[in-house]
Amino acid sequence: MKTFHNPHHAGHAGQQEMFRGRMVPCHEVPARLDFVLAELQRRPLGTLTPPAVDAAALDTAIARVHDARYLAFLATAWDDWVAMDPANAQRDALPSVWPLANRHGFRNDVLPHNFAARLGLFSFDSGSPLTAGTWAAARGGAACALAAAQAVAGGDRSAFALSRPPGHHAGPDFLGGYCFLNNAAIAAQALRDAGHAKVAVLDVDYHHGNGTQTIFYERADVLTVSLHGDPATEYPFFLGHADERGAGAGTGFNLNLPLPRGTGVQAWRAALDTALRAVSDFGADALVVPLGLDTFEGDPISGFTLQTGDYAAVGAALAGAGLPTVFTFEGGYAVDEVGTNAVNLLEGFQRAA
Ligand code: SP5
Ligand code: ZN
Repeated sequence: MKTFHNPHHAGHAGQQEMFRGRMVPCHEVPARLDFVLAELQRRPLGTLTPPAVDAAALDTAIARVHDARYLAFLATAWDDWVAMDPANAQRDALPSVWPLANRHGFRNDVLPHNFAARLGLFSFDSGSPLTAGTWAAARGGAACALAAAQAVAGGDRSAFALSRPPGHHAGPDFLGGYCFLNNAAIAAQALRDAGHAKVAVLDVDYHHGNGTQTIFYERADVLTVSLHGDPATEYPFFLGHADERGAGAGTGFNLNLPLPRGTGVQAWRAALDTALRAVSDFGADALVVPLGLDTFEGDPISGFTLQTGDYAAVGAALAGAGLPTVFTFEGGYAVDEVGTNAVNLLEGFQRAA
């Protein structure tokens, strides 16, 4: 399995996120990727390189998934932030006002001139700081996803996009949940565009993949499945319930498997089997796995109890789908263990594939 790692990731380094009325240190830190990279050097699965994708092809692949207005915002966001006040260069940009998702008459059709208002328009939480290197890092992460999709479309059994910042919470025109560009959606769309007729996305991050769900919600050619902490108690709260089954042509092509906080490996594996059956019934010819390791018992912000020794079998179960597979790196905040857990899963996949 080839791994494509993002050489620009460390430029995205948020200082703080909002938690219960206070600013706390960011959980989504550069060291996360470095630990996975170090473990892949210790236990190689295949080549480990930065992505080599054409810049114009990358722009096209990103624009297949994200709105032009949102991308234009992201491209100049940092400069606009600093232009508000030169002292902002020392501070991360965080939103503080939102248009209530277009409810109650708040408008999202008029692009505000004020940067803080624009940041609110294009975001859904105050936990995803935008920093000087965020745009370059997000583009680099998307390049990993595209390169991984190209490898798989070219015949590789699997590929790993070691892509930071994560992506599965980012939607067509919004950031949030530490995510800016939806790497898994970019990979899935690139596989479609390379000729795979039916692509399944099976999201195993602790948190519901709301961005990916939203991007493909009305489409029958991309099945989205997510197993995650029940949004009744867990982030992102406002999406991820079992009754969200898709809309329009996409009706029946979204499956959410919410699980209670405290869920252990046995019940989690049973849900994974349900998810894999849905992928098989769909008749997918390629698979994208948004790979979050925040299902781990030691994760500081999550509530499942999977152990380091459980992940190899998870990888083997995913290999059992028998599909060309792209993995994108998502959550996982127990930094010391994230590399071991990620490589255990990928090695388990590769051994069984
Ligand atoms: C990609 C991904 O896993 N995103 C997750 C985003 C979760 N953001 C909200 C987390 C709030 C938890 N804060 C707990 C602080 C405990 N000290
Ligand atoms: Zn997560």
